[in-house]
Order: sequence, then structure tokens, then C-alpha cells
Amino acid sequence: MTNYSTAIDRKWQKKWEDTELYKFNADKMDKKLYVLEMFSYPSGSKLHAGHWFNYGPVDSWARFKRMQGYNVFQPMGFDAFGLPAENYAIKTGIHPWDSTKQNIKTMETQLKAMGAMFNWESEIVTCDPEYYKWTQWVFLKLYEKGLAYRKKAPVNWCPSCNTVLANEQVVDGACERCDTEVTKKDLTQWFLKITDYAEELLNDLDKIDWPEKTKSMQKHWIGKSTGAEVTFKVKDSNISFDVFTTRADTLFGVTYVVLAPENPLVDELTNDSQREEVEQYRAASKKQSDIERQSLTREKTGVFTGSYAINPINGREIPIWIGDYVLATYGTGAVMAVPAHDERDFSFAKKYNLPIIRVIEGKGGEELPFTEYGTMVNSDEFDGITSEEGKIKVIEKLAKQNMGSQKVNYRLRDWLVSRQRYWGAPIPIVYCDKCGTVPVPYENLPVTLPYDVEFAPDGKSPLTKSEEFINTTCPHCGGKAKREADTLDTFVCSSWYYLRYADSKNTEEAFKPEKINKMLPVDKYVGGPEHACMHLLYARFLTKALRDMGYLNFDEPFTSLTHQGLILGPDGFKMSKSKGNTISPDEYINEYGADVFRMYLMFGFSYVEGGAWSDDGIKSVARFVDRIERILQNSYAILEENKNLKTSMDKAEKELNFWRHNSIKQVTADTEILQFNTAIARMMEFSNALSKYIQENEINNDFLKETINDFLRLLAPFAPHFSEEYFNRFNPYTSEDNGYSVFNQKWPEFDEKALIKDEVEIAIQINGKIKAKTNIPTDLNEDSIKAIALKESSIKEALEGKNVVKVIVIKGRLVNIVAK
Ligand code: ANZ
Ligand code: ZN
Repeated sequence: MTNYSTAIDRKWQKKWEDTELYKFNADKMDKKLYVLEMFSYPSGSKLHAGHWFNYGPVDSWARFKRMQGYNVFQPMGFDAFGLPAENYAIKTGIHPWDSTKQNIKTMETQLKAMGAMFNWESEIVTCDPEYYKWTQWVFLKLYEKGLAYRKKAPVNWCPSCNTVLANEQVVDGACERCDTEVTKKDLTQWFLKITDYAEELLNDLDKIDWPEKTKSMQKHWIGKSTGAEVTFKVKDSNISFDVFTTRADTLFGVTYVVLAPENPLVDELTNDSQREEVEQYRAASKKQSDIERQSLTREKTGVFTGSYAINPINGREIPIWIGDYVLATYGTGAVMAVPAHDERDFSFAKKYNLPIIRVIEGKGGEELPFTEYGTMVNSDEFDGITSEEGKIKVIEKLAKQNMGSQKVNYRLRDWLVSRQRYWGAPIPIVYCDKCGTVPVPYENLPVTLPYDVEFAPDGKSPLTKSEEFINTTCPHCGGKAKREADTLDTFVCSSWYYLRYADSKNTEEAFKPEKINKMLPVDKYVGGPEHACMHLLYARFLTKALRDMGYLNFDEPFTSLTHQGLILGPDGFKMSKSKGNTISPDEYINEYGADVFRMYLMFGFSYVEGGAWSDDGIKSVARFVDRIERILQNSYAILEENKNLKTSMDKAEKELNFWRHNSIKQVTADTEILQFNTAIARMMEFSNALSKYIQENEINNDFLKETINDFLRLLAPFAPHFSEEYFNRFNPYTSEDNGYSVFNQKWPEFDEKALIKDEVEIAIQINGKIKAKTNIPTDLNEDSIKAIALKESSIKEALEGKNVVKVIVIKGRLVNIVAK
């Protein structure tokens, strides 16, 4: 009778908790290992299969590391603020505080049922004032350093969520959350100056062990572009403006310039005769998203302002246009147009009949637009110079007249962090008529989020409706003042949580630097890839900013990162309630136990790829657990009954010993790189060998027991409750401390010698047909193998009257005799 069940899960969960098995040992820092999984939003009411896929296998990895002697820190918490929780509250009519608290309770119970070795004593919940007090502290520190500022800017507005969105939250022109098309609004908002760190964020990607794809997404998002700024004077005026170009070598080919419609110079530059047309065009372009404006296939449009500029390199007069293919937010919001060598400029020039002058020649005679590098032509003294050289020489000449300089541009924009929503950490700022913008003094933190607020979104910050919250006194002059009513983007809360875990109970400071500097960086971080350019970039920025303030002594928060794959519904589609293809972990765990569920997730999928759920898959893992349970029970009975004290290592022992050490070697290597599916396949091989051995009648008791202990130690990370149960059965432990646990055992090491099989069975063929099988020593040379094969009696017989033409030996497998 097999008896692994949820009762066994619960029994060991309780014992592990009672004996504080996972408590982090602060005295053993030389072997510390900080393993972190992205914490979850308590927005839905329950954990789903995806959470389990993130947390379960990583917990197995952490257990494996613990047994290898690492002092593992694996904390867990909840990313509790933000739109998902607030929208859930709006949908259900329950206050976000209440629903969040309830959801966290449910999720904690579920997480505990997983039996993961989380350091619950370090749990954090970001909507807890004890936590967001320090989020506000982080914000004020950034403000103090000039890294947080407020400015009026055209921002992304989601008309459905009724809030602004960071650039990162706009996907193909639509809101990341609800897919509604995003519009632009001019609003005064808070920003964090992540752009100050653009260069370092880019360069330090080389220092970290992250998936290449994620690194390249960040690289692209940061978007470094090396070029130059060139100054153009406006004809008959003292106005001038700069353009950003990556092709200064084409300066002689500029036949017009284009300003973004939003460029503040447009008003001044527009002639009366052109004004109406320009205004119409500007109004129309407001409705276009940046994505549309950058589309390569869209027809380029624009309007002439009536003014002219002077090309600084040759004094030529060129018309100034506006056009929406020029973005206000990139470079200087103005471009020099070179239709002969740029696709967009070319189609624009064709459409409006503007001149096209070739200034770059390739091998000769290329059609226009020719966008590659080549040799400069029609460029006065620069003729004959290559593009690469020309880019430098042209700017050198302009620099002497103060009309140009080398310039690096980044696509990365500052991070917009204010939200017109209720469920977030209040921004700790006060506005006073006399003193202006005043930060809330540190000793007055937290600025508490009030409970009684009408939080349904209407475009205005809900906190403006709370008289009690909004009216305050100025910390500076004591006069009447108003609080900032916007709350912080939830990504601010999660940009520093991995620091707080390491000192989560500190009431005096956000964290003690000495503690953090020992515990961090996070050694292994695992979570979904969807945060590549948000959370994972923000956290890197914040770490660097706090480092520069002297709080941290490391440059990167997450040394090594893995993205788990996605578990799909049984139909192969992404799980969703509307499709009815979701898998609820709870039901499966009740039926099979946590270990079967966890092991199925590890065995049924490649960890980084994921795949479709299969009930047959989990059933086969359940059968595997049944089978090993029977093997263990039989072995137990044999050890009890077998009084025949065999001590020798005979053929059967050697065979099992091979599988034992082979499994140790392979399981260790595979688990190390989170390749759980092949590791478990090795355990299946090992269990087959064990089963075969105990069916032989003569058993070496000591050897069997040793082997079973190794088997259980190898299995322990994958099936923690089950292995603990059987490890304790085979090794009854009486003392009071927690030496009982298999997780306090050392991870087994393999013996290279056991991997050399003394004998192998080879097949002997004549003309490709198997005629005999025989065992030979593994280390024989080819000639000896040939000799043995030819001496085999059945072979001798079969070769009677024939001529042996050739003998082919495939070592360790077969001998083929070619005979006529
Ligand atoms: C003249 C030129 C000639 C350009 C040529 C390209 C080819 P990256 O590499 O992405 O940085 N540009 C500059 N500011 C812009 C803006 N605000 N909106 C739209 N386009 C802008 O691209 C830099 C190039 O994009 C610049 O180099 C400029 O066009 C254009 F044969 O200048 B170039
Ligand atoms: Zn004041």
C-alpha cells in the first residue's frame, strides 16, 4: 500500500516550521546564497499554475543548494499596491485594503501548501505602511539628489484606466493592462531621472549573467545612438536651433529641415501666410501616437513654415518645414533632411518636390536613396573622404565656429512615476503657496494612505477628494498647504523590495547598509520575462542610485537571472478564465500531494520553455512516486528481515553502484543549470536499477541502505515531503534538534571509479546478424576483443567452411565478422 498524501505534506510542513529548519544563519555569510522569485500581485484571489511554475522548481533548486552547503535566503512577499489590485477592488466593490488582505491570506496558505523553504520571517507586503514608509523615504532620497523632479510634459494617458502610463507600459500604442489606445495629455507629473544612468545601465549588462534576449531588449530600450548636434541659424533672424544627426557626413546634401509639430519654435518661425495651415497640421498630429508617427510604411506629411535656415557648412538657404515623422521627444525635436541618403526624407522630398542632392557615392552609380556608408562627393574640401572619417571631420570644422559638436543620444526617457489612482504609496510632497514644493520631513513618514476614499477612477487623483488627506500644514513655514494627491507607480515599490527583505524588521531605517552589503546582490533571480524593460530596468537604476548615495557597495541587484517558461492550458493556449482552460493547483494538490504536482512541473516541461498542461503527464508522475514508494517499502522489509550479512560487492552490487554514482553525477549537473526534467529522468533510471537489485535474492544490507540514503538525498529537492518521510523511516532520529532532516544532509558526491563498468556485454555478429552475446572486461584492447569473439563456440561453428574477410570492433557494443 502506498501512502504518500497531503497528510504527509502537512506533517512535515509543521515539523519544518516548528524546528525553524529554514532559518537563515546570519553567522555563515561566506556561503550565503540569496535566491529570489518575483513576488506576486495579490490581485487575483488565488495563485495559479504559473506561480507554482515560478516558485516550485526554484525552491527545489534552493534545496539542492542548501544540501550543497549553501546558507540559503529565500524570502517571499507581496507586491500589493497598483492597478491590478485596484481594478479588482473596483470590479468586486470591495475596498482594496480588504480584498488585498484577504487575497494575501489565501495566497500565504497556498504557498505554505507548496512546502517551499521560504523565509517567512522576512515577509514584506508593499501596501503595509511599515513598508511604504520606506518607499517614500527612497523617493525623498532621490528628490534630494535631484533624481526626482516634476515637470509638465505630454504624457501617455489611458482613457480606460484613467491614469497616465510610463512609456514602458505602452505596448504598440495601447495600454499594457487593458489594451485601450493610449492618447497624449499635457500634465504636470513626477519623473525619476533614470536617464542619468543610461550609459552605466547599458555597459553593466556585460557584468551580469542574464538571458541574452533580456539584455538585448534592455539595450534596445536604452537605445544609445552616437552622432552629432549641428546648429542651424534662421535666415533674417537671431533664432537658431540644433538638429541631431548620425550622418554628419551628409551635411552637404541637406535640402530642407523639419521640426516636430510640437517644437516650441514653430510659432515664431511660422509666417502669417502659412499660419492657418501649420495650426491645422499641428492639431491633427496631436491625435497620432508616436508609434504611428514612426511607422516606416505610413506616408510622410508636413507643412512649410515660410521660414528658411542656413546650412552652416556651405551657407545654403533651405526651407524649414514641420512634419510629424519627427518626434518632439527624441534628439532635439528637429532633423536636417538629406533626401538622397535617408528613406523618410526621400519620400518626403518626392512628395513635396524638394531638391535631392547626392553627396555619398558607394561603388558607383547606386540608385537613390542610398543609405549606406561610402565616399563623400559634392562636398567641397571633403570630397573623396569616407563617411566614417567625414562624420568626424565635418563636425571638427563646425566645432571651430561653435556650430556643431559630437553628441550621444539615448532612446531611454525618464521614468514617469506619478499615478492619478488611489491604490499606491502617496508621494511625500507638500505644496505651500509661500514655500513652493516642500518634501515631507523624514520623521513625518509615512504619509498614510487614508482608508475612506472614493476610489473609482474619474481621471482626477482620488486623494484630492479626501479633505482630511489633502489639507495640511507646510513643514517649512507652518502655513496652510496641500499634499500631493498622486500616488507612486507600483514599480517604485518593487524597485527596491529585494533590499528590504534582507532587513525587513528595521524600524529605524529602510535597511542597514552593512547588512545589505553582505546579503546582496541576489545570487539567483527567477521570474517572467514580461518585466524586461520595466521592473528589471528600474531595479538596476535604483541600485545604482542608492549606491551613489553611499548606501550600497554593489552595482547590480541581480547577478544571475532566469526566466521560467509559460504553462499553457491543456489546449495549448494561454490560460484564461474566459477560455475555461485554467488549471487550479489546489485540486491537483489535494488529489496527488504537493510533491507530485511540483515534480510534474519539473519533469513535464523544459523550465525555460514551459508548455501545455497534461493530466496524463501528472498521472505518470504520480505512478512514478507510487513505484518508488513500493521499492522503498520492499527495501525496508528486506533490511528488517535479511539476517544474511553479505558484505561483498559482487556483480549485482557493482551494477547498482554504477547507476547510483551515475545518477549523482548527472542529477547534480542538470539541477545546477535548472534542467529539472532530465534530472528527474535520471532518478527514474536510478529507481529502476534499485528495483532490479532488490529482486535479486542475495542482498548486501549495508550497501543497500547506503544506496537508498543517496537515492533519498537526490530525490529530496524534487519531492521534499516524500523524501523527508522516507529518510526518517530509514534513519530514525531521536534527538530534539533538527538534525533529523534530509535537508541537513550533505548532497551526495559521485565516485568516478564506480562509473567504470568492469564488464560490458557485447554482441557478436556475422555479416550483420547477431549470433552470440558475451561479457568482456571493459578495458580490453581491440585485438583481444577480436580474439575472444572468434573463439566463442557458437561463432566457431557458424564460421565453419567460411573465410573471415574482416573483423570490425565497436568498443563496448559489438563485434561484426565479415565472412564469405
Ligand atoms: C541626417 C541624416 C542623414 C540622418 C541620413 C540619417 C540618415 P537614431 O540612429 O535612431 O538615433 N532623427 C533625429 N532626431 C529625430 C527625431 N526627433 N525624430 C525623427 N527622426 C530623428 O537616428 C538618428 C537619425 O534619425 C538622425 O540622423 C536623424 O536623421 C533622425 F542619410 O540626420 B539623420
Ligand atoms: Zn510654506
